[in-house]
Amino acid sequence: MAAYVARAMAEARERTFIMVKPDGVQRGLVGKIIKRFESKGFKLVALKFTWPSEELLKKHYADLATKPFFPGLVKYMSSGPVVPMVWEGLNVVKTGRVMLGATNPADSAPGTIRGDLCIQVGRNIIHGSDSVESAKKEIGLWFTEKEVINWKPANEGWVYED
Ligand code: DAT
Ligand code: MG
Repeated sequence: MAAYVARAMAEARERTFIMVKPDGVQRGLVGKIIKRFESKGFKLVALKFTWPSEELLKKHYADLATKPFFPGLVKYMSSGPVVPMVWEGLNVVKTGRVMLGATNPADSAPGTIRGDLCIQVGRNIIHGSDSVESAKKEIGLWFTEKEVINWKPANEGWVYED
């Protein structure tokens, strides 16, 4: 394959930041959520189990700092361990959001993670980046460069046609 084609494909196979929130961890949904992304064909390139500080969460949700629900959001998100992850694949940011469902689980379609597994917006079990730009920011907040792993899954030729 021509180098420029390989490069274009590498760019299309973008990365997104996905995180199981404290309620998802407490409710034992970590495996189920990871399974959805794995089964889809996306590639796991980073994962950790961590109890995040309020300081980190305030940076993560900086865009929402003026919202009335912000203090409650930070309290909820820092109430226990979470599972931050980076997933890679073709259009993974947009497709990841579709897989999550709407922010408010009441509006999330059945078949989506939020539509199937939770009820209220303040306990919506999972985070996913809303753009390639915010994915880059979020990955940089939660992971060092070394913690994001470049690797080639053995089944790649069966997930992508070229
Ligand atoms: P999303 O998580 O779908 O990207 P967002 O970035 O607008 O949604 O908000 C981040 C989180 O803040 C969301 O997952 C749950 C919480 N949140 C959003 N809107 C809320 C609201 N109106 N009341 C309470 N919590 C809210
Ligand atoms: Mg968001």
